[in-house]
Amino acid sequence: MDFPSKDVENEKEEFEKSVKEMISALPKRKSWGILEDYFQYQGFWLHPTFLKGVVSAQQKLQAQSTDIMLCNLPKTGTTWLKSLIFAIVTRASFDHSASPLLSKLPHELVPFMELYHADFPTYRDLGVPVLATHVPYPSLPRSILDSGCKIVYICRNPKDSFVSLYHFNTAILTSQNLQPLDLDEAFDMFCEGVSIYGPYWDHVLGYWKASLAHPDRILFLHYEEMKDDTVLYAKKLAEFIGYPFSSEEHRQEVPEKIVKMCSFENLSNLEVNRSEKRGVIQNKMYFRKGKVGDWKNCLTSEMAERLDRITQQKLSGSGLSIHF
Ligand code: PAP
Repeated sequence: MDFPSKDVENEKEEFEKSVKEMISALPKRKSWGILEDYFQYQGFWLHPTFLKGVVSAQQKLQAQSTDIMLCNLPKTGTTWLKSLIFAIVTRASFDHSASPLLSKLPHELVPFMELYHADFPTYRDLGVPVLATHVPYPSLPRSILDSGCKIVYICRNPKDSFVSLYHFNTAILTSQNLQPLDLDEAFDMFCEGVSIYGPYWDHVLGYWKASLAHPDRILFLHYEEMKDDTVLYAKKLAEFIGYPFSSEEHRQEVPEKIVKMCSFENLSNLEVNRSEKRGVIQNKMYFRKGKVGDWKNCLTSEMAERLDRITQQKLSGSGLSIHF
């Protein structure tokens, strides 16, 4: 058995100490309750657990040009995009009936950068050079930008994003017998920009502007458009990340089969996603409804109008429109 060397241990200790010091000097706000307080780092609200991972990645991650980064805000389509990208990249290695997606949560197959402090290069070990992150564009590790690797960003309308996030938080807290945050209070905080990795609009705009400046490197997707024609976007996605479908694959309807395997209906009904759990999070919490417009069941018309007004103001002049 290998033990870490004294140097590695010391380096780890130094790192922990310096990050702790840095975090303690940052602006702080009460969070929505599932983790520690939020701290404002480089303009965005993060929990210290993730912040540590961001700083570690900023210092150590060595992205390669062949890597694929999946970037987005929480609850905007991570699980879906992870499964689609994983299925596209590994389609030559696994027959549909043997895909690891049928027996593992997509989050186990595509790691999350912020929780992957120790040894970044190992994410390529499975032959799947994909890493996911919720980090805002300005905080992306330098090596991601310098390597020229592909970045896929998915954006979801703020009303559904908020509702999904609120339900996820509530589900975790109630499963722990903890009191969830009041809907109105969470909504006020979201509107103020105080939500995990928020402000929502700054996050979206950061990647939107970067995608306009570097369309060859950053693909900007909308959850709603993907729901509308998933096969079309799966083909675009495959082309963009460098794994295009051949004409033979088109003839054999491989894109359609992948889309079906990664659909909400299929993934949410798999045994692994219905009954297993990782830590305090049950896998089924990642699969709630998977619909566009579910905010109508949760927000009043005043709340919806308020969020629409903020969105309109914030996105004005950017060329980005989100109306759902
Ligand atoms: P994460 O950022 O914590 O990983 P993420 O996967 O982005 O979460 O968001 C979960 C949302 O995606 C849920 O939305 P809802 O609360 O409005 O229902 C979930 O249902 C939805 N989702 C999960 N898998 C899929 C899928 N295969 N297709 C479409 N939507 C999906």
